[in-house]
Amino acid sequence: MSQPDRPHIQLYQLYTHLDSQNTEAMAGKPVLYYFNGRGRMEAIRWLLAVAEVEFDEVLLTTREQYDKLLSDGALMFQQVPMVEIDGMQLIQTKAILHYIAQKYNLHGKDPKERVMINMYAEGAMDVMEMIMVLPFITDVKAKLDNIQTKAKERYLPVYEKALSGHIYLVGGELSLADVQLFECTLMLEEKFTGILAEFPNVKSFQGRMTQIPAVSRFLQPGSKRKPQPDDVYVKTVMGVLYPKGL
Ligand SMILES: N[C@@H](CCC(=O)N[C@@H](CS)C(=O)NCC(=O)O)C(=O)O
Repeated sequence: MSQPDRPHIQLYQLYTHLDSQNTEAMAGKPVLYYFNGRGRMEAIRWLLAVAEVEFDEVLLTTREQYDKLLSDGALMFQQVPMVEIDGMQLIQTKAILHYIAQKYNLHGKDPKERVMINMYAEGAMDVMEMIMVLPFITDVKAKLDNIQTKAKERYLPVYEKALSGHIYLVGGELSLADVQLFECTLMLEEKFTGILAEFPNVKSFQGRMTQIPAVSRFLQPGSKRKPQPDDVYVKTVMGVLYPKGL
C-alpha cells in the first residue's frame, strides 16, 4: 500500500517532523524579550555574552507586542525581562541570572560559594538599579549625589577588600558576581569619571575582565550590548508599559 492510502502514517510523519522542529527550536539560541535598551535585561545580556552563548532578541516597541505576550501567558507576573531558553519562558531577572549562571558554571561549586556569589552580585545590582531608574525620575542631581556617596562609602570598599590578593570575587573562579561587578564598574564610571581611582584593586579587576576575549568582544561596537538610555528609550518603555499614562 502506498503512503497516500495510509493517512495515519503521513500524520505520524508530520507530527514527528514538527516535533523535531520544536526540539530544534528548544535547543536553539535563547530569545530575550525586552526593550532596545539596557534596563533589567542588560545583566542577562552580559552573562550570556561572558558564557559565550549566542542569543536572539525581540525588541519591544509597541503595546501590541506586549499585549500579545500577555495574552499568550508568556509573562507570569505581567512583566519583562522574559527569556525563552531550554523550552521554558523564564521571568524575574535574578531567577534568570541564576539559571544561566548555574548552567554555564558561573555559580560556584558549593552552596557556600553560591551564597557569597549571590551576595556580591546583589550588591552590584543594588548600585546598578539606582542608576537604571535615573532616566525615569526627577531631581536627578540629588539622586546622583546619593548614588556616588553610597558607591564610595558602602559598596566599592567591600569589593576593594574582597579583591585584595584575589583575581575573582569568589573561589578563584569567574562567576556571576564578577560579571555583575564588572558591569557595575562600567556604569559607575559613565556617571562619575575617575570614581575607581581610590579603589585600585577594583580598577585592576576591571582591567583583567576586559582582557577576557568574550568580554572584549561584547565591548566592541556592533555587539548586542546596549548604549546608555536616551529619550527614545524612555518614551518607548513608557509607551509600551503605560500606554494610558501613569
Ligand atoms: N522583579 C522583576 C521586576 C520586573 C519589572 O519591574 N519589569 C518592568 C520593566 S523593567 C515591567 O515589566 N513593568 C511593568 C509592570 O510592572 O507592570 C524582575 O526583576 O524581573
